[in-house]
Amino acid sequence: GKKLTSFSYLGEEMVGSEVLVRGRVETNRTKSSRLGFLVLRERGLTVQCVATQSEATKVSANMIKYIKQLTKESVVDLIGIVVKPKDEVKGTTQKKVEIQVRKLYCVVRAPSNPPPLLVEDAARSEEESERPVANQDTRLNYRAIDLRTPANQAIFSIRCQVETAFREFLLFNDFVGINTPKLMAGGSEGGSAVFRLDYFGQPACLAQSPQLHKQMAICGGLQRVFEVGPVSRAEKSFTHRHLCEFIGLDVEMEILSHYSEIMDIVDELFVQIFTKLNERCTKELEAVGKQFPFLPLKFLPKTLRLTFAEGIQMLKDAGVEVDPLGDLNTESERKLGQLVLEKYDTEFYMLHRYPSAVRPFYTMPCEDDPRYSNSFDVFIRGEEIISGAQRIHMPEFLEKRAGECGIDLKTIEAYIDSFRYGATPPHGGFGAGLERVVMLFLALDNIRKTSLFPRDPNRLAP
Ligand code: ATP
Ligand code: AMO
Repeated sequence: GKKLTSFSYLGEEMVGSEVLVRGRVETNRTKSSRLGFLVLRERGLTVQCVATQSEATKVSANMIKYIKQLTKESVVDLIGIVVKPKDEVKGTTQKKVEIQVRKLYCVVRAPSNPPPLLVEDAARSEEESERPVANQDTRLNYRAIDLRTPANQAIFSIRCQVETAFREFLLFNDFVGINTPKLMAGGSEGGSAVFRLDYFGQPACLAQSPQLHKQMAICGGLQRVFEVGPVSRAEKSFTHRHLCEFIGLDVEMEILSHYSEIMDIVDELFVQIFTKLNERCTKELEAVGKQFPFLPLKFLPKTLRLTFAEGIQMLKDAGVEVDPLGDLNTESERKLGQLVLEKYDTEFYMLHRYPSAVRPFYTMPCEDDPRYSNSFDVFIRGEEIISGAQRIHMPEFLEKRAGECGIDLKTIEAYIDSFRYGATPPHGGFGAGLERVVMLFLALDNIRKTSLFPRDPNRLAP
């Protein structure tokens, strides 16, 4: 009947009380049959547990022998008294109190031969070099072990906070959460990067984005919508920032007169997300930093906006030539990130008025110069996290643009028709990749670190 106490609640105010805890054996330093020493781990936290034959706890010699043979990673339930240790405990993941063992049960015993990946190897900082750090593939092959490290536990808490803060802001600002179909008749972004499948004899594919349906929700009068959902891209990209499946954070909204209204939402939303992360996740940020050192993200209270032309000019002034009507490649995006940091002291900024030729068919061209469009990308540390734009809401024009971009009109008939039956007001939105946001906020070197079970062209398991 005793209730389990989570490690996060173990503190000095509990000294003297009896608790029941469950944890995995991180280290077992029991040498004799008089004194047992265990370090237990739960989530990213550890606590030292001591078993003695003292009057107070009366642990038998047999029990200490039993503790001695407990293997690493075994799961144990333990009843004991919270005590203050003689020596001060350093570090942030080890609890400042100890537990004097009274009773101990092994719930599941881990095999005694070492697992293919040791948690201590997975948790090793890349700067400590006396043993090789487990490589990415090994970690991902044995992800269920890899996830037990303090940094990984923290990454997935932080990721959840990003998603939570995203929802919180949008709900507070009158957006409605929606879910759009992930099985579709065709692509939504143009290009061929879709996973094809058979839908009862009809060719179909996995949704490449919620683009068409989130806009159709606006046609349906929902006014302001958001979605958090899986996005599939059959890109054979072996980069540090592309996955074949990621979580899209999507927004679509009516606008009064200008696409800057969408950028205003991005600005407030992301400044709030970053601020909440810094407030709510101090321990987690420290745990990540311990294994993967990083500097906190520099961002301004009001996010910097540059036009694409201004960005191109900055690059040009720095000796980097880019096509003024083309796209930025990864290298020039990085470079621009550096230049912006030097000039404006921020690592978070927006670039808008992109050339129309490099944006999807549904993007609204600029009224004053159709070679450019009412669109934007948003960057963290020189890498894209968001694309967004005002959309074309006139059905004939939309059809024309889709045709010009080589889209099979049959597959988007219902989408275009949605704009025909009753007018749809000007609108726009954006999509962010959750894994990229987390990766770049934490300055991690690979997007696979922020996906629980990543999918890339070489990885369909675990
Ligand atoms: P968006 O689709 O909005 O542009 P994204 O970040 O996925 O978002 P991509 O268009 O896929 O961007 O690619 C942008 C840049 O990333 C390209 O210009 C290219 O430099 C680089 N890139 C994409 N795929 C690869 C790849 N397989 N190998 C090397 N670089 C790549
Ligand atoms: P886009 O194709 O730029 O835009 O995607 C939006 C955001 O999704 C993330 N992203 C990815 N993350 C991981 N792996 C990938 N392969 C990958 N591809 C994209 C990026 C990117 O900024 N419909 C538009 C959005 C809109 O205009 O509303 C779209 O899908 O963070």
